Amino acid sequence: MKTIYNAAHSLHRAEHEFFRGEKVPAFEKPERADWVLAAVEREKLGEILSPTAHGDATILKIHSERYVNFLRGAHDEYLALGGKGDAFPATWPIRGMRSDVEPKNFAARMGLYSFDAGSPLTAGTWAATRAGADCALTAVDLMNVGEPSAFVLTRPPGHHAGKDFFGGYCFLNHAAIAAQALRDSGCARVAILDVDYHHGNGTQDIFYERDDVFFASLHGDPLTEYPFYLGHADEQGAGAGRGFNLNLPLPTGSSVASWFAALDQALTSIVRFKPDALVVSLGVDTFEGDPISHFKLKTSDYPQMGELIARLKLPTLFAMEGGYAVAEIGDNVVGVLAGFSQA
Ligand code: SP5
Ligand code: ZN
Repeated sequence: MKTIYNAAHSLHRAEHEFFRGEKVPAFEKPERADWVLAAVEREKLGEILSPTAHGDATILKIHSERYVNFLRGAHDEYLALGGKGDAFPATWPIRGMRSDVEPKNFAARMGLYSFDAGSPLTAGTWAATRAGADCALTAVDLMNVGEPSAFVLTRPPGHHAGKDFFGGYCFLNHAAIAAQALRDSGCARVAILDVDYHHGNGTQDIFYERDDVFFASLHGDPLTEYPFYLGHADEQGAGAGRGFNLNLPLPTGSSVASWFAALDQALTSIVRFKPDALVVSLGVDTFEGDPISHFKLKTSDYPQMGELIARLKLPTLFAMEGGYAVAEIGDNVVGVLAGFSQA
C-alpha cells in the first residue's frame, strides 16, 4: 500500500489545549505522525509519496466558503490584533442565538466556527491541514489509476471538522474530502467507516442528508465521551439521507470482543449499501494505553481490524485520525494497514 505523507504536518505544533479549564500539554502533537512514518518505513508497507497540489473545488463541496476563508486567514488576523501564540475560542452561539450572520469581531468568528476550546489554532494550522487535503486528493488520484488502496498520513486529524466548524483537533475533514473526490471520479456510492475512539461528528454533519455516502461509526458512548453532543444510535440520517447513517456507541471500558462485534455489524451494513469504494477514518485511540480514551484494544488486535476490512474487497482509502499513545501509534496504525494488505 502506498502512503501519501504530509510533510507539512509539523507546521501544526500546538503547545497547550484546555482541559477542565486548565492549560495542559497538547495531546495531538507532531511526534504522532513521525512515529507512524517510522513504522511505515520499518515495516516496508510500500512507497511513500508526497502530495501533488490540488485546487479548492472539492474542499468547497465539503466545507462552506465562509468557513474556509476564515480558517485560511484566522491566525494572521489573530496576530494582527495583538494575539500571541495559539488562538482559542471563548464564546459560542448557543441555541437561540444567530449563526447566519457572520460577526466582524475576530473572537466572535472563532466561536462561530468552532465547538470546543481544546483545538488550538496555530500559525501553521491552515498550511498543515490544507496539505492534508492535498494528500487525500492525491490518494484518490492514485486509486483512479488503479491503486487498490492508499494511506493518507496526515495531521491535524479531520473527522470532527464539519461543514463550517473546527473542533476535536480537526480543521478540514480529509476523509470527507476523499469521499467527495471518489464520488466525483465516478463512484456512485461511497462508504465511510470511522473506527476512531471518538464519534466522527464532523463527517456525520457533512453527509447526514445524503444517500450517496453511507457513514458508519463505532465509538465511545457520547453520554460520557467526547464529543458528547452527537453520536447516539438513534441518529440515522435525515431527508434523503435517512437510513444512511449508522452509529454504534459502546460504553466506556467495553471489551475487545464487543468492539469487534460492533465492527462486524458496521461491515455488514456497509456490504448492504453496496459501495464502490470505502474510506476508513483510522484513529487508533481505541488502544488500551491511550491517554484520553477508554477502550481496550491491544497492539496485537489491530491486524485483525485490517483483515476484516479487507474482506469487503473494496478500493479503500485510509485517512489518519486520532491515537495519542505516541510510542505505540506506529505499530497500531501499520498493524491495521499490514493486516489489510496481507489479507
Ligand atoms: C481526532 C480525535 O481523536 N480528537 C479527540 C479530541 C478529544 N478532545 C478532548 C480531550 C479531552 C482530554 N482528556 C484528558 C484526560 C486526561 N486524563
Ligand atoms: Zn479520537
